[in-house]
Amino acid sequence: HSRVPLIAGNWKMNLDHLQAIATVQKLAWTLKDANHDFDAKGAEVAVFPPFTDLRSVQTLVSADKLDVVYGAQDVSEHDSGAYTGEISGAFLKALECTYVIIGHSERRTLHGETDEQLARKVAAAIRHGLVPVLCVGETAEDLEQHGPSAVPVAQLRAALEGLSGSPEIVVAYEPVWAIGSGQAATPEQAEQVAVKLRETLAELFGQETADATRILYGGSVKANNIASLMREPNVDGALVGGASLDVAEFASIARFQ
Ligand code: G2H
Repeated sequence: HSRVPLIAGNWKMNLDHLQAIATVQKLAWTLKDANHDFDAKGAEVAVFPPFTDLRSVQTLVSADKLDVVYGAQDVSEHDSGAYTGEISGAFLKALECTYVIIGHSERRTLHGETDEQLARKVAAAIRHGLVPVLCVGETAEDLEQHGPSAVPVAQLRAALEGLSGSPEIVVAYEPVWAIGSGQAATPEQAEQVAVKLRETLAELFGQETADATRILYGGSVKANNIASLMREPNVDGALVGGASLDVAEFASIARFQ
């Protein structure tokens, strides 16, 4: 397979548009400096700022031709119309977003997003030429009741319901018990679930698509645990929350060290 690793920074509700410009500029410089010392580029590096930052990030990235891609943290299931407060995938595409996060556990739990709604958001993202970064993951209670992969696999199936062919998606396995807790899953735990998720993708879209799809791990990823996670054959990158706000640390994560 030839899956380019993806290191994705989910800023959540942090950094306004001025802070975003400073942060992305510094990130691009840090990655460039580091790449002088390392032959190979570690990974594709993406940031997911708040909606209000995206225009500034687009302007900076395109003007300076920075080697950073970006996306939004959510998208409306609708294309346009009377949906106060919603953001269309068309608007994100117009700002040259590559990706959009869909179904982060904070949106599932704090905003009551359902599997059915997430399936519509995935479809909307694809309709607008955005690559969904679909988040799945179990709570501590799910883990105890159903074992390690049942809930993430069910969430994956539900969100991809109705898709056919070989859609380009990224899957992020984020165990809810590991998010912001400082307690990441072990590499073995992440790999075990990633294998099940890939098997499910193969069942839905065929082995070739499954082999080409990146599966990320997310939940308390730091510079000190990325290397061991990246050694797992089915872990193709990380979705990084807290540690993505520190440019030096995030750049280290992007080099898996
Ligand atoms: C999980 C993750 C990023 P953190 O929410 O999506 O956040 O790295 O802070 O656990």
